[in-house]
Amino acid sequence: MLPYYEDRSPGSGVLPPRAWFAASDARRISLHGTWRFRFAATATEHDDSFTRPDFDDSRWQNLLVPGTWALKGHGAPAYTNTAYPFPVDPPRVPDENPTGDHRHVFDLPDGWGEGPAVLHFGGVESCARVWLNGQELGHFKGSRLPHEFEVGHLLRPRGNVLAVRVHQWSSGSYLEDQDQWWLPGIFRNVTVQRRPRGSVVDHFVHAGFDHVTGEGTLRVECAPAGRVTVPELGLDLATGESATISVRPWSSEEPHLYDGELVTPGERIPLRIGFRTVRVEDGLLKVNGRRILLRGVNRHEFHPRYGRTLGPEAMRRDLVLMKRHNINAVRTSHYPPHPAFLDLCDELGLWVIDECDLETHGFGQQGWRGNPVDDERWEPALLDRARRMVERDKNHPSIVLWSLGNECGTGRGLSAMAAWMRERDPSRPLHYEGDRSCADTDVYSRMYAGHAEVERIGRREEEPLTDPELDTRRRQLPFLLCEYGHAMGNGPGGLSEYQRLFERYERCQGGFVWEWIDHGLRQLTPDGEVFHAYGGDFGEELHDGNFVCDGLVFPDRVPSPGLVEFKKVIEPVRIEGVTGGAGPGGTVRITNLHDFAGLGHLEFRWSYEVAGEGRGCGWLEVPPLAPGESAEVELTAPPVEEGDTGEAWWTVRAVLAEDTPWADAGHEVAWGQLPAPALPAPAPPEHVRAAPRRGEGNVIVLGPGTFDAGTGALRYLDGVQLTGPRLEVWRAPTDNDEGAAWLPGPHPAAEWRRIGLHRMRHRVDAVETGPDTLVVRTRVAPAATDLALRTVYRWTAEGGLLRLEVAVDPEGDWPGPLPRLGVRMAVCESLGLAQWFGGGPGEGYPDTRAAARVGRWSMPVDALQTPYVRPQENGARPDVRWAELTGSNGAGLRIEGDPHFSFTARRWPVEELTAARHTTDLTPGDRIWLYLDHAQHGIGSGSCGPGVLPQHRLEVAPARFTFGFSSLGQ
Ligand code: IPT
Repeated sequence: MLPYYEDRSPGSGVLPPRAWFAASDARRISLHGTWRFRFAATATEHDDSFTRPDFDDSRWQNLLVPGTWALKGHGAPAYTNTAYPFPVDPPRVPDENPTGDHRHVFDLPDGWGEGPAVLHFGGVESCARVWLNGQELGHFKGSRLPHEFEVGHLLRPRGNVLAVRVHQWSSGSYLEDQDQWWLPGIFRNVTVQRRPRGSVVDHFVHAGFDHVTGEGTLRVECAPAGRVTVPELGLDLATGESATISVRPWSSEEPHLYDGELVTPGERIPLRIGFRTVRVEDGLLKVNGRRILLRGVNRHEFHPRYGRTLGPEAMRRDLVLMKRHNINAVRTSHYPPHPAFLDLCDELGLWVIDECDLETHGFGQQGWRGNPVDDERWEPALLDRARRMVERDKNHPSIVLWSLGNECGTGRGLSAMAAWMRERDPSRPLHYEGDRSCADTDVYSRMYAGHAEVERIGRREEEPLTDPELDTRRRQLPFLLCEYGHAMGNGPGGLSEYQRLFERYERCQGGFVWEWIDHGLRQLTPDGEVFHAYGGDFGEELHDGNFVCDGLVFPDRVPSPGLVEFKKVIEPVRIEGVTGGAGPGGTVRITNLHDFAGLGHLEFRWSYEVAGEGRGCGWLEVPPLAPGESAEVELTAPPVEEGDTGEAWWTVRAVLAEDTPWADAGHEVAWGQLPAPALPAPAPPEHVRAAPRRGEGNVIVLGPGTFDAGTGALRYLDGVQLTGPRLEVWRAPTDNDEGAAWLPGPHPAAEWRRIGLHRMRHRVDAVETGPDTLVVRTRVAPAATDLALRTVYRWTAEGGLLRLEVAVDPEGDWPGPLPRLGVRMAVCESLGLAQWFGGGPGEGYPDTRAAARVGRWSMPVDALQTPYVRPQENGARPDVRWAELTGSNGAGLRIEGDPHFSFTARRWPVEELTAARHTTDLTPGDRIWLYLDHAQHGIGSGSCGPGVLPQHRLEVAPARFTFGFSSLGQ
């Protein structure tokens, strides 16, 4: 006989699952707060005498519930992606089984009354055994699912003693192999709820919408019977009875909820009703008769201090940030979230895929032998999980798909779950990615498919399945990417190209970026500096490093550049310049990319800038546009000022006209830029070219430049001391450069290291002076190969401007792309303020630059850095025309590029960035390092998906580029 925590049963003594509701007139108390706690390294270290009410726990410690003991100094967090951190021998678990005994004494509020009551656990990882007032109630598994016990008969007004024993490992752990930290404990709230006689045992709100008639049909099933009222609709009907009436439908864009009330003989509960109908028809996933486009993210529940315990503020913050970044869908990867999160999705408007708490990914490493999903002995546990999710969450209009789970192979158990779900809730289609045949699902879902394959799927021309019947069926299903755009570190790249496919092929209904948040745990260095820890930082014997940090927001929920990029790529209004348009200043095309909404909630504003300086702004009249429609709008004559020269740009922005629950009026939803009619080019300064001359101390002076006569290196530009520009091809590999071990290589970073791009040698072959030039001929190459980049630096000077032309000619048979191609130099640390005209304000790389807008930007060098949890290449500003670095007195250096360049400035050289493991490993030196790149290799999504698209690769080829340097304020 196996102990309860190892047997396959989902639990014992637990009540059947029921719909969750946030409020009711039946009383409830929360037991959150300080509990007594005792830790043991094994499941059997202590007997169960602690469950007796009179047990003396004075020598125990305090622990905050909800929470995880692993972040409170007992045991430690551990991170693995797919590997089980224990021998795979289901359903057995190791002897080392961290176990937490919890005790909590509570009183009932005055007037609580007699009768039934339930003890509710929102989430406990991974197995709990429960006693109240010395009486055993039972045990349960299923960490992110609710469990309840009947306790009315045991409660007393004062001094109730709740005892809970929680084991980190149980048979349930085999079903919970999601890619995240293992964090045992009572991590969601515990409540006691009165269930007066005649109160709601369970209820199911059915609220469909007929887009042809514009009518909604409401029917509420309830045990026991009662009445439902919806005052705004004038409805007052019996449960079980249906009413059809004209309504405003619910959608993610217009999440209209009707307040109602369900009244049974023993209870009143508020309802929030959203009318919508989800269907798969004509090969498309439709809501209220229309194809929807999912602009989604995968969201784990994560907090850098509290693990998977999230308060209402953090949940709302996630959703507000999502809405502000044009995200309209969430996949609750890979388990049902806290139910309050779903209430917020209903309220704020998000399409939700609610996913069951099921993943058995580690069996993949065993060739799927012994997979519980294909073993009937596990079926009760699987069905229990399906039931607990569907029953708890069935009343949320935001949930449009049920997902069977993630990465658990295929098998009878999944089919049984699917059959049960279909029967219980035919109103929602089913999702599961792990079965390519789609036998149990209603949508074809994939993760990390590359662009070319998505395009084939979009044309319904994908590789056939071997079973022709299943193939025909699948070919008619709508397609979504339940995971794509792996947001690990710098990136993801290639989002724009995916979006074009989603817009072009109606079958491709969008997807969910992996993932929302970096799961970095907040830690302090011995000096008290904050950093975020990842796998291996807690001494785990098996771990997957920083693969746990792959979100669009940093652990502290600050948006990363990836989120800013995603917002731009998925914006629901497109604003683009029309070439040859009729407007005197130009013409813009405005396209409404919403699925349901018009543009009435938006206002359009234009601004006009010359060389990055504002010349005027105003409102733009845009005609009403239904979803999918577009219009051309003419711009007025630009407000040019006398003497304006150079580049002029229009920026047109769509902003919220009124406050919404997630952003204030004026919040920018979408934008576009277009060049305005050309202005005269600035008159070139008339200077003669300077002639080089020998100076004192073995230097060559050319205009404002002083060079080392032996090496040809620039030492000074007027009074500014420099470490001369020289060729640089290395960048600190990004996670996407490193690539995923299980994807076919070679991955770019490994190739770059193999060739030796991080240890290039520079040989000076000649320093030659001509009448007005200084030419430095070099060969830049790594040891052990005959590959090289012949690099010639040709210097000229006119007035205060020193010009550098770089000519790079490759030698040898280069096998792949370069990380970057440009020059690096260093200046004094005091030049800490950067200003530039070009792409900004955030970073941008060839395939992550949709969000960079042309403008004049200014920020301290420190603010140019992006603090990726594992340090790596970051912070480049694309398309820079000129950049300046100045000190507090305004003096400094100006750089002009021809053509435009990519500009990076940081207080450490690339070697230190490459070596750093955590942000706190980087310490400012006495110089600022500048990287002026003619080109960078794209970013891609190779950390778990396709690499850089051909058009964004930096192939090795001859290159010519020019920089102009001048000093400022000397
Ligand atoms: C996929 C998982 O579903 C997800 O949980 C996460 O691990 C993600 O990858 C990578 O961060 S599975 C992957 C092996 C394709």
